[in-house]
This record gives sequence, structure tokens and C-alpha cells, in this order.
Amino acid sequence: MLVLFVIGVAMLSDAGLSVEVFRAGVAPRCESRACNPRMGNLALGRRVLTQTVCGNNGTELYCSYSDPNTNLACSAAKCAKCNAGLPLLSHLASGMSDSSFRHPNTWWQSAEGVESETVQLDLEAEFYFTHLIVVFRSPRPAAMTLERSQDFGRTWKMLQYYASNCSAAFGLEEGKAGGGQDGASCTSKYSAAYPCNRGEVIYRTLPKWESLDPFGEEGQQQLRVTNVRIRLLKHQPCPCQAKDLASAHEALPTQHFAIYDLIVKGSCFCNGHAEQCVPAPGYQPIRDRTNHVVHGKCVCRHNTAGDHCERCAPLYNDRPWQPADGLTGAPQECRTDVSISSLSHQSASVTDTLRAATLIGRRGVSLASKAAACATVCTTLKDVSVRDAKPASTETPSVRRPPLTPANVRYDHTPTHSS
Ligand SMILES: *[C@@H]1O[C@H](CO)[C@@H](O)[C@H](O)[C@H]1NC(C)=O
Ligand SMILES: *[C@@H]1O[C@H](CO)[C@@H](O)[C@H](O)[C@H]1NC(C)=O
Ligand SMILES: [Ca+2]
Repeated sequence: MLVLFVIGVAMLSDAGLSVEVFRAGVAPRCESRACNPRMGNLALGRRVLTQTVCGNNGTELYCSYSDPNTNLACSAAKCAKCNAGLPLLSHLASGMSDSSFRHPNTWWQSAEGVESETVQLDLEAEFYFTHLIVVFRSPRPAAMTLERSQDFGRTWKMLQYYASNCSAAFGLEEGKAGGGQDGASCTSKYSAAYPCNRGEVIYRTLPKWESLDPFGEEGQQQLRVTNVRIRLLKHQPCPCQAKDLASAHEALPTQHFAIYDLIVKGSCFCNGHAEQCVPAPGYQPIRDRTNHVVHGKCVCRHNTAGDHCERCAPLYNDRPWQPADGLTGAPQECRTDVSISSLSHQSASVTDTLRAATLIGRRGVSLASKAAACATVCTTLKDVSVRDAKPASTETPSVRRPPLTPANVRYDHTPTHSS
């Protein structure tokens, strides 16, 4: 698992930035080892909130500059219309959270003339957040902040300040760790006005090569997320505008923020005990469906249970629950030494059943385990006594329920809420 995170972060070199590599990072199997569902873009298939959208109250005119060519010669501004109510002219927030592969040229655009904007992703559950890539269609903001919440927006932590001039924008010394709120630092690396189109802003949750167990307490503290908030605080013009003769005579409507792609890279949060996730309670798919939604409810392995595999499954409580170890790969699975695990509704002999029943009365087995074991054994006992009591001549085929084994008692029927 750590390997997966490190590869993810390492491949995020500023040059050959390829989102595809994360797809190649195939999740390791859970068999006898720590595992994690594959990474993806948490924004895909989810609603992204902004304060304004271009053309919200009718058609608006806006202008933008493409990149200067290799001679740094600027081309003239291109102007177009936007109208949030007309699909062909709209640039809604969903334009930045669609697939950057299938829809590379869709984008969100703010209203013209806004001073600042907020782009926020609210998740319906806890996820891992490993890094962020924002691809702008306007010049990148001269000042911007990135924050995250781990408690569904009640409290926020500052992760990074971005500014072309850190001291002017935030009173912070460039690159100095621990300067800002929550110890966040400021960087000017992603705040230049060039390129005027497709400039990127990047954030890594873990410093390069840091060997931190993502499932350990500290790793979770750093990676766990329920909301991501980006504040675009200061617009800056494309340097081409100053050279543009047309704009010298009239004020071109270029003061807006625009984003092609919001890539919030991360994965389902399963404590190292799952490689697959399904929609969490509360997940509301947006209309623009995608195959690559990173879902939030874990399909637990290692005999664990809960939306995030945060507890042991019934019958597997012989030692306290632990997250898997992402550094050593140890699965830390929940176990039972009770032979109930070998017991099945169909095959249980009376001796097996009685032995299991005795174990239920044993000390050191949790109440939840006992209750679940009783559910199995008590049904068996009842069926056995009914079967034995029946006259042999009764040929009526009985309706067969699926065998009640610990395997299907495990998590399917346990309440999804814990603590
Ligand atoms: C759009 O109209 C609403 C009221 O209908 C107003 O509050 C808002 O400021 C307008 N937005 C723009 C960008 O003009
Ligand atoms: C940043 O802004 C300050 C004023 O707040 C100014 O003194 C300084 O020269 C600026 N730095 C750069 C690199 O422009
Ligand atoms: Ca897009």
C-alpha cells in the first residue's frame, strides 16, 4: 500500500504529469496483506460548489488569452459568450469535475469581475486525500489557499498558501514551514501569470518519499478528508493583455476565474482492510454519470466490518481491532480461535453444535461474537431438534433458507453505524 502511495506521489513530477499512472497503480489483493482500493479523482461524479457561474443571469461576454507561442509573442484576446442556462454556452461547476480524459475542454467559469471565489468539494464520507491538481483556463490566481476538513465542514485546516508574492498577499515568508495558520507554508511556485491557459496548481499531502504508514494514526491524520476548499483570492491578468492594443482602448472582460480540471486524488478510506468500495449512505450521484466514481463504503476483508472496516466482524473478536500496517504489509486481520468458523448450518453435527454452544459460554469472547454465534448455533439446534422430532414419512420439501454461516453473517447484516 505504501508503495502505491509513494508511486502516486513520485510520479507527480512537475514535468511529465500524467494522471493515467494512478490508474495503473493496481490495488494489491487483500489476501494475507494490507490492501487499499484503487485511487481516483474524488471530484468525479460529485457536486462541486462555487459562488458564481458565468452567465448566471443571462448571456455575458468574456475574453481570454491563449498561451503565448514559443517566441513569447502574444495573440489577440478571444472573446465569447456564456450563459449558464444554455448548454452550449454554459460553463458550470460540473465542467471541472468531469473526466479530464473524456472531456478535456470543458470548464467552470466564474462571473465576470468577481474579486474572489470559493471552490468546494463536500464528500459524503471520509476518504484519503493524497494530492490535488487544478488546471486553470484563466491565469492562475495571484493568491489562493487550500484547506481541508475532517469533520464534514465543522472545522478546517489550512494546508497551503499560494501567492505570486507571499509577503504581500499573506504576510508570509516564501517556503518557510510553519509560518501560516495551522503551520501551513506559502509557495509562489504555482502563481505565475504564465501560462495564461492550462497553468497548474499542485499540492501533495505527503512530502516526497516520506515513509509514513497511511493506515497508522499519524498517516490518517494527514490523509483523512471529508471536504476540500479552495479559495481563489486574487485575480491576475494575462501579461498579454498589457500588450494588447485592443484592450488599451476598451476594458476587455477578462477578470474571471476559470478551471478546466479539479483533480482531488484519493481513495476510499478502509484502514487497509478492503480493495473495493460501494456507494456510501448519502451518496447522491450527479446527473453527469461517470464510471470512475471513487465510492466511500468499504467492502471489508480481513474479517472486519463497518463502512470503513473500523471494527471486527461478529465472531472475529478474539483480539482487538487494528488497522493494517501499510509499511510492513501486515494485514492485522480480526481473528477467532473459536471453531465456530468451521461450523455451517448444513454440515454441523450435534457434537459440533454443542461444542460451539459451549464456546459461547466461554470467557474472553465478546458479547457481539456470542450473539452472532448464538444466531448460528441456536438456529442449528432448533432445526436439528425439529428434524429429529419429525416422522420420517413427512416428504414435504421444505423451503430452504441459504445456509447461515459465519461467512454471510459477517458484515452484511450488522448495523452500518458505529460509534
Ligand atoms: C444575478 O441576479 C441575482 C438576483 O436575481 C443577483 O443577486 C446577483 O448579484 C446577480 N449576479 C450577477 C453576476 O449579476
Ligand atoms: C512583494 O511585496 C512586497 C510588498 O508587500 C514588496 O516589498 C516586495 O518587493 C515584493 N516582492 C516581489 C518579489 O515582488
Ligand atoms: Ca473539464
